Amino acid sequence: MASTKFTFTLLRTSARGFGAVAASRVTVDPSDGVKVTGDYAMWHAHYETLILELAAALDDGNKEQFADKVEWTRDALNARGLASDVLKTALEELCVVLKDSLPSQAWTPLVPFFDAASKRLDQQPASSEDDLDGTGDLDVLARDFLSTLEGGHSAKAVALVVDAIRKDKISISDALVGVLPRALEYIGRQWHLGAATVAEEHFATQTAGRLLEQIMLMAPEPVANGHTAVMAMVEGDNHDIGVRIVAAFFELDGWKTICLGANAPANDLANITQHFEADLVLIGATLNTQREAVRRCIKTVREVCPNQAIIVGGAAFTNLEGCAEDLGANAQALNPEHALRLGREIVAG
Ligand code: B12
Repeated sequence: MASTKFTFTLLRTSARGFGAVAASRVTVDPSDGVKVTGDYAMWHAHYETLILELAAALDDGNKEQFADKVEWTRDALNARGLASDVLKTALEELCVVLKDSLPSQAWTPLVPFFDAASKRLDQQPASSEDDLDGTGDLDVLARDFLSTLEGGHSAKAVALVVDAIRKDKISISDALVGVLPRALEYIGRQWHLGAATVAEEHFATQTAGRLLEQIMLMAPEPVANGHTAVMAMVEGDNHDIGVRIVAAFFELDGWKTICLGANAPANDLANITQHFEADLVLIGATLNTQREAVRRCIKTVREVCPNQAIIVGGAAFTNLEGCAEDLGANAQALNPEHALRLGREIVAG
């Protein structure tokens, strides 16, 4: 009987090594140098990520999750000038490396995952549609925010949204969960498809942080409710806007809110939780491959604070409802408002 846990562990612990072997197979031809295409380091990084994604999908028993990531990689490479069939070849090479390297009982559970990914690559790439083209206030504002940034005007972009709140066109919560995420998700898609540069994404993210600060200054002074929440993105996760939005909701609700932002070491999160005797800890992750770090982080926090209430959230858990128990958390929040509702329920007992 094939054990997925065994395969999962082998993939996670050897992703770098398997990735190196696969990268050398697609880039180096023993007879005359370069083979499929390009750069060894790029392929090594892509393979390592793909193997970790494969492990995460296997752990969730969800082969389409791996196919999604393969498709994502194909689209990113396509946008950067590599033909679609290059990824097909690269996937076949990875398949050979894992089949040859893993014991057969560890390889068997992976077969349907490679079949699903290969099938996905046979489908035509979806046309890249611009889904920030609605006529609602939030879409219009997110679009104006981004086009103002295109002209290099960060302060003006912030002022657009601040003005809309002042004039009661939108609420603070609309700005936090409507405008800001819409704009950043759009720029993320554009980056993925090669239509926005890393610099443009960084500029948008910087301005989003600036806007977040301004919005908080506009909010009425909250009445302290006596509860304390500590929150952070897990170690290795460099995205912080999402957790800062969650922090905004808790702060506006009157919680003492200690937000550590991105990439929080588990030990430090545990220690600060103990120091402030927090009622609630929230741990976020963005990428599927970061869920294992969340599991370890929860364990570390519980070693220091044994009965600590913990909520998990973030994009890594989208489409994965019901994962809280498996990770050792008390609950999983689907969005910032939901996190606050769950937090209130937990402290109310
Ligand atoms: C800005 C950005 C970055 C910046 C982050 C800077 C910063 N200070 O945050 C930088 C450049 C560091 C970055 C790096 C990478 N990124 Co990035 N990034 C983005 C981008 C464009 C915006 C992120 C964001 O702020 N979104 C807006 C917030 C509000 O949305 P959110 O994070 O999902 O948060 C919401 C919920 O998830 C939830 N939530 C979030 N956190 C938490 C926490 C808790 C506790 C709770 C309860 C809820 C919660 O509440 C929020 C509000 O609704 C996204 C695009 C996107 N779709 O989000 C890509 C995106 C997330 N990045 C992506 C990738 C691939 C990467 C890199 C791997 C790229 C690379 N090759 O280096 C690295 C990984 C770095 C790492 N180790 O973490 C992909 C992920 C694809 C995937 N699922 O595999 C995305 C989706 C881009 C894309 N369209 O392909 N990124």
